[in-house]
Amino acid sequence: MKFPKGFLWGGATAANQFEGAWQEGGKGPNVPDHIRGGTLTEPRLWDKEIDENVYYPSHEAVDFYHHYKEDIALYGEMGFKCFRLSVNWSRIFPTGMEETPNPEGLQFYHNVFAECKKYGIEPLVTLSHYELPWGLSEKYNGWTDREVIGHYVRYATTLFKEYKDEVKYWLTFNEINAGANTFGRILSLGMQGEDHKPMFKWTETPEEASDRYTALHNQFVASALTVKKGHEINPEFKIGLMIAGMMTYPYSPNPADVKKAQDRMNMGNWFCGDVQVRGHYPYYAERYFRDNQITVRKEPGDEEILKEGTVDFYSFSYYMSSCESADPELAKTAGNVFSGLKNPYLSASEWGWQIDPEGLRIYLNEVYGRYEIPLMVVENGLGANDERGEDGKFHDTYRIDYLRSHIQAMAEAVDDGVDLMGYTMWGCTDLVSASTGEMKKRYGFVYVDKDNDGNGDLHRERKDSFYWFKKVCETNGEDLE
Ligand code: BGP
Repeated sequence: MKFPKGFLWGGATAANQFEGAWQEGGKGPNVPDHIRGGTLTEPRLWDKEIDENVYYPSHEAVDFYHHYKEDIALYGEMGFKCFRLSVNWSRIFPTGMEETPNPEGLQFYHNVFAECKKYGIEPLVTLSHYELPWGLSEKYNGWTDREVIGHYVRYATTLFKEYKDEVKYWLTFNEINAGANTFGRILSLGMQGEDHKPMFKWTETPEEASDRYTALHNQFVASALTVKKGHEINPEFKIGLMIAGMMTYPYSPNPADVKKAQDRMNMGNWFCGDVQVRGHYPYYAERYFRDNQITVRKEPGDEEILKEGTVDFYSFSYYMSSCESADPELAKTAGNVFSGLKNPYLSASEWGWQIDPEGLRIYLNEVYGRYEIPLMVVENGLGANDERGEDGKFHDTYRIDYLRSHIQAMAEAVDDGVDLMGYTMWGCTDLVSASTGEMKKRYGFVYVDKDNDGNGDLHRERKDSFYWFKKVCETNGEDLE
């Protein structure tokens, strides 16, 4: 087991799932502030008007805003080298449209970075993690309007200048390929739809799909402009993309299944990386758009922008894999909860996410072979309903098993020759689930006392995985027992 020297071990979070304090310090509302909690079987609903009688998980989340010192001290105790967090855009520009930033918002992140520095932890900052200011979503129907590009670039450059000497690693958009799939319409692209509708349920007309891909195109342009500006502000910055790693296998060796899996990998997974790493649209997108009557509204000059703003590294989340088949009947009967088909060779988490560490090694090799730039795993972990043992403590051995097998897979990939920079485990402190809005779906090394209805005193407790990961950090991944 050999990981490179300086490997960035750590944990990852996102402001809207972690910070809370949704109306403090001058913060404006954002898109997730309008989304109710749900469960595995009850979808999260989206409200145009915030209803005072309804519980919205992002409003308090787990209150990192008031617990950041304690939380970062725990990361220091584990020996984190890196902490991935996102800045809440609407804390800096409350409606997204102000000309000058909110000083209180800026100060909060100065405090957070100072705390990281105390423990020698390198921050990795996501500029936009499923969090568009509500003002922009409402006025422009999210990213469908090009005007949003300018607002994003102003926001990004504000942060680059403000934290020039405090932050080196940046990501432009979390899981940007969510927008290449319908589930990203609200969360990722901030596109408003019919009120009170489930967040993830969408069927689209070709016009709606055209709007969605135009919105995604606008994110590509915004990201590229931002990368270029960032390098001008500080040539030492490392600015990366972030993809939801969607490893898809053919369900059988039937060439029709293989083609289906390839199509899904192309538009669902590779498309965004191809644009952001290579600096142009991939050849297969043209046929996809033609077949689906999709028109992406681009402007002259965009091609140049994409070419000039390619990223420095490729980061991704990896939780599971799934299968694709050309047989429509199979698609119905063997469907996985989230996406794709069930794989008979794999077991799944309580939430139906199929556990596949070998898939991570395969994915790392595929990505590295395609782009040959540094990679980073910025999310990976197991969502589970943790219960106290008889001694009142959390013995999350299942989580340790999951993480160990994935770290072993990374070690194999490094041995295969993949250039891997780091690993930040998702939800290092328990936080709100993005897909279901639950607290019950926990990922953390650190437990937070809060339930699905918002009850609990928010105190923090170390789980067994906390002590295990401390060893991993201390030995640079040598000791995984
Ligand atoms: C990714 C998101 C995260 C996160 C994670 C786990 O898609 O980037 O925000 O939440 O998945 O998903 P969930 O919270 O739905 O279990």
